[in-house]
Amino acid sequence: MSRRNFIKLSALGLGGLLVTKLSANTSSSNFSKRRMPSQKPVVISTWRHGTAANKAAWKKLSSGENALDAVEAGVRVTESDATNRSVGLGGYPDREGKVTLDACIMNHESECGAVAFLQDIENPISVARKVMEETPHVMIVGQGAYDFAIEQGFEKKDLLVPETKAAWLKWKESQEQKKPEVNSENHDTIGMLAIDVDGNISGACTTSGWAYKLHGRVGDSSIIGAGLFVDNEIGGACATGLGEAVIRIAGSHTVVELMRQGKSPQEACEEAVERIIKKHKNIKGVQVGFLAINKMGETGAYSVYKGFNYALKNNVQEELIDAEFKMK
Ligand code: SD4
Repeated sequence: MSRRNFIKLSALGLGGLLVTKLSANTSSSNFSKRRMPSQKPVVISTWRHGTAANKAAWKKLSSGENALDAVEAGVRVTESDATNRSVGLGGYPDREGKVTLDACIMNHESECGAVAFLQDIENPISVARKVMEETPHVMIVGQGAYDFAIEQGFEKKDLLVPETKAAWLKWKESQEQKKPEVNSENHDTIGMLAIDVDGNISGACTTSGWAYKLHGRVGDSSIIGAGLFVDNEIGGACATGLGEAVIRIAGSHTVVELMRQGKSPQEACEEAVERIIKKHKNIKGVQVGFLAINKMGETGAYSVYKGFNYALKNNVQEELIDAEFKMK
């Protein structure tokens, strides 16, 4: 508890209940790594912007709507927020000044949809959902994804806002080296996981990716198993940070499989982060954070470096929680 900095957004006096014993055979070391099973429904999402996104998801969850509708509605808020620099409208562009988006969504029946390298559409998560529901495919990319979106009634929109255009022009002028830079500050994807009143889990993940990436680069956030994975029998996980690192260990799938083996969400996130560290000869600047929830509503989060946080909302709590991290 002392390592976590809970920012209470609503003072409900439940702080003492945050960690609780789950079962008689929970070992004491596991006990310290567990957050209490959350009240259901519940929604969690990455970063500070998750607080506003959770509110929109909560509207759905609290009125009995399903987790899939909730996560879509939730992350749409972040996608449409022109002040957010890593998701949807207002996201930083690639090296060519193009905002290119990756997103995926997965429901409790293991149905999933994704778009990658999508341009000029404000809400890629809804296009991903259409891929899931209206096509026999899982993933559509680039021009094909754009054409599909327009066909489905989405509107074309320029996602570069004056501020990001100015920032990109400045970056272009100032940058001497031609290699995209690994920058642990440049990542703020939203990944969201929700459990609805029926106990079903869905997840969504959406991003504009790595600022000033190579044109055509796709990260983990559109890749089922990397940026997001849900198995309704076990739980769900999502990732944020350097997508290339997440993909190398099939991050979110790994977290879910670790939970399947009996690990708590916290322990699973920690082991996945350890694996990322082990697989990198040079971990400098490689920030990755995982967020997970299991079927009981227990949550966990862990990152390589300090700075990752997540928002949680249920019937009695609304909190922004600092994740624990490996590298001091
Ligand atoms: C990516 N994982 O494209 C995304 C970026 C991110 O928080 O997560 N930002 O690599």
